[in-house]
Amino acid sequence: KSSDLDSIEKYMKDNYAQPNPEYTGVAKGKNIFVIHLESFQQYLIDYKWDGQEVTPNLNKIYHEDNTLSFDNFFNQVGQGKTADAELMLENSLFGLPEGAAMVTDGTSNTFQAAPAILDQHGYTTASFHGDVPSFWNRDNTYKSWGYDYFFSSNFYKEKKDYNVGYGMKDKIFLRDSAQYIQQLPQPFYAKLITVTNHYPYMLDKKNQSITKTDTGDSTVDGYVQTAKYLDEAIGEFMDWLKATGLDKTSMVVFYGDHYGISDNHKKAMSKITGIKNFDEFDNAQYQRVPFMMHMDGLKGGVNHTYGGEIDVLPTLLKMVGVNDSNMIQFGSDLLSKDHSQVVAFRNGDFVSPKVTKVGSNYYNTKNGKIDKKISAQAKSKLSNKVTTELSLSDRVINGDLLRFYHPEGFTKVNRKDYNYKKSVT
Ligand code: GP9
Ligand code: MN
Repeated sequence: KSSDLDSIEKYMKDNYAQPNPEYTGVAKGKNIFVIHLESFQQYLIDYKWDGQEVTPNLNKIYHEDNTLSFDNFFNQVGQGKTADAELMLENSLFGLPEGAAMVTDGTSNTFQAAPAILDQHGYTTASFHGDVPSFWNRDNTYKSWGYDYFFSSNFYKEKKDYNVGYGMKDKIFLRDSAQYIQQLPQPFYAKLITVTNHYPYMLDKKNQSITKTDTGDSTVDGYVQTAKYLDEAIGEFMDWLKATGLDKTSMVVFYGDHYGISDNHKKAMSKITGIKNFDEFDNAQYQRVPFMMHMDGLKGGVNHTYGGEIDVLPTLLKMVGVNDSNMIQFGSDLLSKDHSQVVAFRNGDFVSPKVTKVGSNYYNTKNGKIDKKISAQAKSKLSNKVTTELSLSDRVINGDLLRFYHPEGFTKVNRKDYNYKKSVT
């Protein structure tokens, strides 16, 4: 056992957030769907273009009484983009400062990930994605994470016209996933990774149901079109859940993995948002992505707590009634009164309810102005907290430290137990 692990265990003890009794176990025994909304930014929620809502189905879910929605939830990805989001959501470990941990360490490292944890609490676990299995090294990493099944493009019928960009079109992907979902022993944990709303936002004519925006920036203007298509796919999927009765026995979790429009397009973002000089502060604020949990009987509403992708696992596990107090997690339960609202970005910048740091600038989060009152001491306290958690998380991955960590009640994953080789016959 390494001494590095000792300091990490101490950090976990010092930062553990006590569960919120109001939500503990509310989703116990339910199926869980995690729906990955590719490149989907929070501002699309309730956004109108061309005289209509761009995402009416997601808007409806966002506002429903039985949806717990977050409006200050941030993506925290680095170069690994989707892979970093997956890593954070299912391990509560940060992506690495460079590259994608799923690629560099996914095959070799020991993990204590959501699929393995839930599997050991009676769940069947499956990931669905309409791209080749090797992308982001998913086919290897998912074994380390303990996924029972990985339904990649090998499992779907290929037809001319079914694909666009990185994989299957979302409507076809979700429709054709149904046959596999229905065969999963319940309760199950099913992650569905959409992909059509991905740069460069291409879509065939017959699926376009809204005009492009008119910023004149060709990398931006198709975004509403593919976002609307994704939203329609979600609408159809929710109808299917209803038709099968799965809506009554499942919790559906939605999240956006990262921005769709990078900070190279500030002029276009200015036009889209109406913010005059869309600057680095605005860019940080626009890293907000959706996070919503939707379930029959759930006490919902829009929650304003600041948090991010790193916080999903500790939040979700408590709702499912899994005691995770002895796990190594760098996030904290969004519903706990002890939750830390300083949201780290991978480069050491951060957003919090009061202060936003971008590079060497500290802004007042409320008005976007440089915060002149904040003391040097307060600055370094916040910034040290962020760099400490990032570097401790990096040590876990770079040193493969979880191989030395044996939390009670958790059995180490044996990669040999898994194979995703089947294909459609
Ligand atoms: C491809 C997809 C894209 O399989 O998940 O990943 P991204 O480019 O968004 O990181
Ligand atoms: Mn992505």
